[in-house]
Amino acid sequence: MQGPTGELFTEDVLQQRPGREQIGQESYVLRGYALPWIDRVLPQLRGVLAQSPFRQMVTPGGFPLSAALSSCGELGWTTDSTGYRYSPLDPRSQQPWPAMPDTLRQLAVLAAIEAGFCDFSPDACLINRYVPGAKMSLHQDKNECNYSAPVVSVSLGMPAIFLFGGHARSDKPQRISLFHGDVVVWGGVDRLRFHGVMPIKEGVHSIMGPQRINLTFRTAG
Ligand code: MD3
Ligand code: FE
Repeated sequence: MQGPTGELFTEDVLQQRPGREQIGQESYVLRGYALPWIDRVLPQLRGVLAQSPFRQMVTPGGFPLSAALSSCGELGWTTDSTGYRYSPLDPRSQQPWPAMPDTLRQLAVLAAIEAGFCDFSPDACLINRYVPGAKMSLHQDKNECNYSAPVVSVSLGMPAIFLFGGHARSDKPQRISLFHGDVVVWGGVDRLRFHGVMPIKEGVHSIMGPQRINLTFRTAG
C-alpha cells in the first residue's frame, strides 16, 4: 500500500505489530494477547486446579516460596528440601500432573510464533498464584534441559511489576508492568537473564479477585 507521500509503509506496520513491545533482543510483551482466550482459559485452569490444587512449596534452604504453585503437562516444577526439579508426578498425590489443556497449549504456541519462535512445543506449564504481598526474588531459570526453547508466560488477575535483569545478578533490572491478559515471550539470548516479580499490591481484580495467577509454559524435558 502507498502512503500519502508514496512511501511503502505496510511492511513497517506489520513489523511493529501494534501491542507487541520488544523488551529484550529476543523477548516481547504481547499486550492483551490472551484476552480473547480468557473465557476458554479459565474453565480449563479450574479443571487443572481441581486435580492439582495450589500448594506452598519450600526451597532447598527451607524457606517457603511466597507464591503458591501447581502445574499441568507432562512435567511439573517442584522444590523441596532435596532440591529444585521437574517431575512427572505431583508430589502431593503421587499421580501424574493434569494434562496440559489444548487451549492453553495453543495459546502458548501461537504467542511464541508472534515472537518469532515457530517450533515451540511446551511440555510443562507452571502455575504461580500470588496474593497481595507475594513476590518472586530475582533468579534464573536453569532447571530446563533445552535453553533454546522460549518461555511463554500469561498474566491473569492483579497487575504486577516484572523485574527483567541481565546476565549478572547485580545488573539493574528493567521494571515492566504486566496486566491481566498480557503474554510475555522470552527466548534465545534472553533465556538465562535474571528476573523476578515485585510484591503484588493490595487490590481486587474484577474477574480473578484478590490474586495474580501466572502461567509459565516451557520445554523442560
Ligand atoms: C524471564 N515466574 O516461575 S514469568 C518462574 O510472573 C517465574 O510468575 C514469574 O519467574 C511470574 O520461574 C515470571 C516467567 C519467566 C520464566 C522464565 C524466564 C520469565 C523469564 C526466563 C528468562 C527471563
Ligand atoms: Fe523464573
